[in-house]
Amino acid sequence: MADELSLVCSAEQDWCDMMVAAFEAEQPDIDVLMVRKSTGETLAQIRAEAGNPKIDVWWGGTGDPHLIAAEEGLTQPSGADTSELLGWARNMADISDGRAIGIYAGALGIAYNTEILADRNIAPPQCWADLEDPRFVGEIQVANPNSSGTAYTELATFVQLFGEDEAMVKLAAIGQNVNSYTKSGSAPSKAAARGETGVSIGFMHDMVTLAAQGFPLAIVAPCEGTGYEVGAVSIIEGARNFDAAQAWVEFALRADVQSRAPEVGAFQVPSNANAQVAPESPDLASIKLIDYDFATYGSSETRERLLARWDAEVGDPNPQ
Ligand code: S7P
Repeated sequence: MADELSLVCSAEQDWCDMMVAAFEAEQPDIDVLMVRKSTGETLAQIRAEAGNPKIDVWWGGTGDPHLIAAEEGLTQPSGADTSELLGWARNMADISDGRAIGIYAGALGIAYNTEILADRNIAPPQCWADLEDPRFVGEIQVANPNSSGTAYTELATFVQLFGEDEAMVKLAAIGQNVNSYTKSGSAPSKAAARGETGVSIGFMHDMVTLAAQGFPLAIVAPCEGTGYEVGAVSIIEGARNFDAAQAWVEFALRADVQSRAPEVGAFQVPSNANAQVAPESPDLASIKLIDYDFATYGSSETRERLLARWDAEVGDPNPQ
């Protein structure tokens, strides 16, 4: 009988599917049961199942909730070899005592539908501050940071750029222009691509995927600077199929495996120094990145406090 591996994937569905197919092709004795979930939802499930986990391994999704799971003892070290990984990926492992390992990186940005803004005679945004302007009323879509790791990265980025109080004021002002807070972090840019909203906030690599498909999407690196994610992989504490989970982690860190991401339009920067970086991948060195403090913003105390403030001071009037 085949072994099983229960996997939650927080990357895009196409990449999740490709990874599972490639892993099963190499490991015909392991049957992968995969579901795709946003990062905040996955953290909530892992917390709820503590002591009796249904998930073995969590692959993809922003690193902060992976670090929080590690801090809460919900994940365990994989023992994987990180020697080929770039410094920012090993940093995740250092902060989490080997429980979360970086698999990719990507910067946060703004996208706008060039046709919609031109039709409505709206000057495109260049800075985060522009999104507070009433010219964008009803035009902006962004995810809810309670469910989405992308939106939590935005919240943490604003706090690091502007300080906590000012960040809440700015996010509330932008909120006046938001037409919908989505569950998933990639949904707003998909909506902007399809012309359902004028402007989105999300990861630039997800915007590149859509622009490469021919959608009229322009991508902006905000003038004040921006935050970034280090996507991660973690094995759940008490995983029923630890050996299979370990095999998955080793597979996911390999250069040849990471190099295949662009085949399905995943343009994050890979964490293995020997993996190929797609020419479409945003060049992180040319973007004004903040020195994102993963230890602080990947802690339970900080996340709970910031989410409570976001709920009280920004808030989603129509939670999905
Ligand atoms: O794969 C695309 C991507 O942007 O999705 C992940 C994201 O955290 C998962 O979505 P949520 O925001 O809905 O949690 C990113 O890690 C990844 O780069």
